[in-house]
Amino acid sequence: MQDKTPIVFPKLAIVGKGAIGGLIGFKCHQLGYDYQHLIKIQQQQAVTVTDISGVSHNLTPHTSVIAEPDQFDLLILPVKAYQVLPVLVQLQPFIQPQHIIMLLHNGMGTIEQVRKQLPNNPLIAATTSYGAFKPDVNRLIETGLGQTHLGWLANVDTALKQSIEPILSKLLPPSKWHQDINLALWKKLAINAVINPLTAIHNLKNGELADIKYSTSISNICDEIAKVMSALGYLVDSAELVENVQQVITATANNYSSMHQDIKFKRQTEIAFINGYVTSKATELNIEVPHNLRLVEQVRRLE
Ligand code: KPL
Repeated sequence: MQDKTPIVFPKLAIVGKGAIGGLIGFKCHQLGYDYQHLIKIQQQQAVTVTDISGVSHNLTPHTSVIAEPDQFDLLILPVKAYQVLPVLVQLQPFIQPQHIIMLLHNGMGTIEQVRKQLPNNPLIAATTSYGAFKPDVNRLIETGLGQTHLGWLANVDTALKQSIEPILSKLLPPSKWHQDINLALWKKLAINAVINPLTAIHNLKNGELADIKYSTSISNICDEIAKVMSALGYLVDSAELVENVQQVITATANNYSSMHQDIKFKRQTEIAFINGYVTSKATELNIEVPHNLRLVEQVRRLE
């Protein structure tokens, strides 16, 4: 049973100090929220944050070591999809059933993992199209304002919702709360399932995918995802997914996708949680998705 006492001033813990995590910490600082970044090794390091209007702000974010976190009510995980479970396993001794967990990453498949690990905790899934870039450990640049979509993954007490939603809504605005967040997560998944592997495989900036020679691949990938989504009850037209992809290609034309960067810097990619998630759902539903399957194999070879 979840605690019904509304949390008026929740203590926030943000895992890591990646670009989006750093931006959330900066917003917490500006809003006067009680927050800490959970990091591997304790260090108080000053950061210069350049906001979207070009104004620089100096701050020393609050940090504590992940092995010994300060108390928290709400745990935000702006990490890679494959880091979610290991982080929660590490934090398990400090997580009480009433603590709220918020997932914020590319890809899908972690909700199922978290539910097994922490079956009773209130869980929020979120996706954002905010842009942030960390040229080095001491600098953070806000590169784009984007919409954030959020939703609870189980029935939670109304008082809890009413106390938490306005607090989170201010972190990455504008934000929209969904009754069923899965549709928003699938739509974002389709964007990542096209842009991330294609830019990584062909070594491109996002904007280069606007070239006509990629349009058949883009349609094929979206057709398969639309079939899987529709079979799951999220009726969507493939053309709508293609249009969303094209909008992001244009809006982020000058950026390299996260998967492009992961391959470039020889890091693990999130392919298992992006096209890999599409293929595993398709297998369960007996739907053929050869284009997504091929992208998984090609990225695996590059990894
Ligand atoms: O989320 C992204 C990523 O790079 O992971 C997109 C939307 C593709 C922007 O680059």
